Amino acid sequence: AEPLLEETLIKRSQQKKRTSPLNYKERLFVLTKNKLSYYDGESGGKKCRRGSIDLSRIRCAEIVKNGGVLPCQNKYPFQVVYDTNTLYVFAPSQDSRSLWVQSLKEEIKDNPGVWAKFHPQFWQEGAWLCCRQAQKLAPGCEGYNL
Ligand code: 4IP
Ligand code: ZN
Repeated sequence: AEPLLEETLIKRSQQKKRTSPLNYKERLFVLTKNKLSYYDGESGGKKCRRGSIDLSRIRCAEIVKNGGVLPCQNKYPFQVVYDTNTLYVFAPSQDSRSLWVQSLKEEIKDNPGVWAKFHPQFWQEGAWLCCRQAQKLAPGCEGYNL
């Protein structure tokens, strides 16, 4: 499928397992009509797909409000919530972030499960910074507007 958007961004590991490391990787992100995918594009131009999310599974795409110091060079975070996971992506500029968030919102607007509520800040060190709830799957604490 023809890409709607393509850019090298930084992502935080999703920590799907308790033992998963917390780290940040530069990835080539590609948005199509059906999927958000990310690739390890560095090794000799050979693209290796590291992950892919069906847009139909996304319940929230929104910027992350951030008060603290960000541990990677890109300073404009946004989140993609799907299934039981939250993918944090860091864009290099406000314009880049707006474009990704607006494009994602446009593509997910007819999803049946689009969340009424979400967490506006990071999940960090075992709690949501926004509401201090200590369960990853705790209900969102702020209304979500597409
Ligand atoms: C990996 O760490 C990478 O950060 C993965 O990101 C990430 O997968 C893994 O998290 C994490 O363990 P190492 O490279 O040090 O092994 P990427 O896929 O971009 O390489 P996600 O799911 O974030 O893509 P877990 O939770 O999937 O294990
Ligand atoms: Zn919250």
